[in-house]
Amino acid sequence: MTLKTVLVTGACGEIGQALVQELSKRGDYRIVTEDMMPLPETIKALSAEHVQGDLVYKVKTFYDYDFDIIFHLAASLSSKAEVATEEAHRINVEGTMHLLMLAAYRSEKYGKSVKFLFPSSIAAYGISNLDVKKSAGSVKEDEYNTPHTMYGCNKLYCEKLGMYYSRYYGQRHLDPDPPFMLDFRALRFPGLISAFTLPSGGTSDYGPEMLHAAAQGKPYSCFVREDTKISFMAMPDAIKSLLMLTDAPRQNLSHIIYNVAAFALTAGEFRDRALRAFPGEKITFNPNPRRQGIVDSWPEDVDDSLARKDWGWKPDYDEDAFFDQYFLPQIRKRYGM
Ligand code: AKB
Repeated sequence: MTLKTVLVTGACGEIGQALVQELSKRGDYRIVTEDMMPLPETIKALSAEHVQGDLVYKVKTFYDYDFDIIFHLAASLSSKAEVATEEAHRINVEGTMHLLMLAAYRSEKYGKSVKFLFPSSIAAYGISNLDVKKSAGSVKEDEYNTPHTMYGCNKLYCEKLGMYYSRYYGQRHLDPDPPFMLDFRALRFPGLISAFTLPSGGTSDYGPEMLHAAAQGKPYSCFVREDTKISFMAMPDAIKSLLMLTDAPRQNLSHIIYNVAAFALTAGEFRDRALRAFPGEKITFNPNPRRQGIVDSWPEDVDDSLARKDWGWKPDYDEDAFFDQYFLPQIRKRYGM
């Protein structure tokens, strides 16, 4: 059997680690990883080759590889990106553009359409105030595309860049029978929660941080208000959606960008769930104005009916299943509670 060659950038991140594990379980991939950091022990043996360093400078080394699929996960997340905006732009936009150019070049030159999977985010939305957020409810992909953060602007722009390189780059728009081009596909992820890893640098981090702290018997001071509501998803569902979109036949995809959703909770509801599982733990609310402003600009929930219709998306974990079947059993094992 010929193995497909896959590149996973940002492999040391939360999505990266979970994705590499799942790809390796599938067994038909040669996995090349890239990250600023060395690979953690948990996935070291699963990578055929690890390229360590800054993607913007490392991209040229990848011109010698024959990738079938690129999962471009490397990013500077929303809270970190607000503190180091230019650096975030470099990582989030320049890194993506160089990789898109590589994928477009290889697709055209070798007549083989490279699949390019890009995790976008609910940060691509920007809602002006809490009244509008409440009345907006579950938003569709083309609504409220006015991000308030550097990270959100970067994600939205890279969605457009992906569309450009896959549809219009070169002379493509002049050609009635255009050559092979890269096959760009993007998902807008909500806040993700893993029982095995912790996020860093994001703004939806209060959800996983609170749950991991309670499970370890540590006090937690939440950086957003109790009534703050956004959508979340279990990490296994995030990986499932990424691989379902990867596998979906191109002709079934009416769009390039898809929302995916699982459950939407307030920070107060997270606290209640955490205390039900770990009674007596100390969870307080001490909003940070800057981070609060970021989540207030994100929708309460997203409408993922396009993904459901085009490629049969359905999460395995709604709110109850997330806690009862995934997070609590795994976290109890992990922290020995
Ligand atoms: C962040 O908080 O920046 C990310 C995201 C929602 O994309 N988790």
